[in-house]
Amino acid sequence: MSQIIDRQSLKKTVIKIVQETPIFDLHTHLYAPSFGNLLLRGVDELLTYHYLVSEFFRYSEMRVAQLNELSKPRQAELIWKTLFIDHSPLSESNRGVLTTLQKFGLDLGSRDLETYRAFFHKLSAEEHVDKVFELANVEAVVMTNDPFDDLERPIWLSGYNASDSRFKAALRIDSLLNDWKNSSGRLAAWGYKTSAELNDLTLAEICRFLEDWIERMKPLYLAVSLPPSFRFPEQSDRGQIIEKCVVPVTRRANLPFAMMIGVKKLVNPELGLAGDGVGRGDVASVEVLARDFPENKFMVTFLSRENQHEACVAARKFRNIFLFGCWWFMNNPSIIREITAERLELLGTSFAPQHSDARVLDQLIYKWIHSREIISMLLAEKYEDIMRTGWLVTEEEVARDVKNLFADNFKRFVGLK
Ligand code: RAT
Ligand code: ZN
Repeated sequence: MSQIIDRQSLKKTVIKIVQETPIFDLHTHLYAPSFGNLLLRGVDELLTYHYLVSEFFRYSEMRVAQLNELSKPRQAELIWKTLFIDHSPLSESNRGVLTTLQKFGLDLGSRDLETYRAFFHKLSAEEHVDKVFELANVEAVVMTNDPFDDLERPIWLSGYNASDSRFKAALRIDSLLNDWKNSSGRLAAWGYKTSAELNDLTLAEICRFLEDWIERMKPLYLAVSLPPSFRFPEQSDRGQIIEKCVVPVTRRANLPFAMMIGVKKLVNPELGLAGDGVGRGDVASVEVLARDFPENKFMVTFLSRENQHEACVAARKFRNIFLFGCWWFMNNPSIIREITAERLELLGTSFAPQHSDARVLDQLIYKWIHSREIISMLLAEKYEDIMRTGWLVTEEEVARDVKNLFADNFKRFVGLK
């Protein structure tokens, strides 16, 4: 018989269970060590993360090109000085660096970048991965794998060694869906009989392309990021490719199609990766997909705070919609608190509250420490609410709920369980 939790120890018990439950991180930009330099790690990478780069330019007069000309260590030094020494590192991405360094046992009081660097230089990629996974209590991460990426594609084609099973694949198809005019030529160059015009042969060849990459990567899902203007159905290349290729291929493969909606690409082109903005997306389009293709599975996250409530309601209506994460500009404590509470109130525990979006290995640490803090507080409040009615809650039940939120809901949705 599992232990009934008394109200006095509720908070402590929930915090402990949340800390001890391993995370299955369903969307990151990390790579397994066998991808070589594609796996970013260490303090210079933390400091040059594009979230910090855009904040650096809030204070600096420099041109973006001038920063880009500098070596990575020099960029890191400038960002460190500007964001951490000349101003206080209060923003979420800055605080994240501090939490990460602290968890490694480094002395933040010293503010000595050289000591921090020396600590990371000693670690091999494999040691580093083991240490971070342990400190973050993460059991597995899903990578973002893009066949259109010239650095990544050759690694898959030469036979990627998937020996570290903690790294799972996700097939990312932004170029295919958002830039068909250029992608058609690339597919043709890779041996697919495609033309810019989406005739029957081209559509069949796009299906073959997707199937080949599913076979090669064994992804847990297919994914795309979409602009606020995304609509479905849509008289566009993207609309056709989704309907005639992505939907049937993912259905046959029994894989979800993940839509990350609301990114305004390059509102400030000069900033590159740091130059994207946000806009309100269209939840009704997701409802149309879920309704018209009930045999298909859709993972969804929105970048705009304004979409979050409607997205919860859509997920209540369609069990083939899986709501996940607080994506990018949503991944700030005040908003995580708000939208996670909203989701618990509208969806119970039938969603995935968070993903890390980590681009640098070490970010797994802070992203999950910060999120665990908020999620445990919210869960404790919700259990407290039901316990006040006389409902009894056991430790086993809390552990089950947290495991569902952190891993099992997703695993069931993608068919890993
Ligand atoms: O969060 C990010 O790092 C963004 O730059 C994007 O990569 C976004 O998460 C995405 O997956 O498109
Ligand atoms: Zn991402």
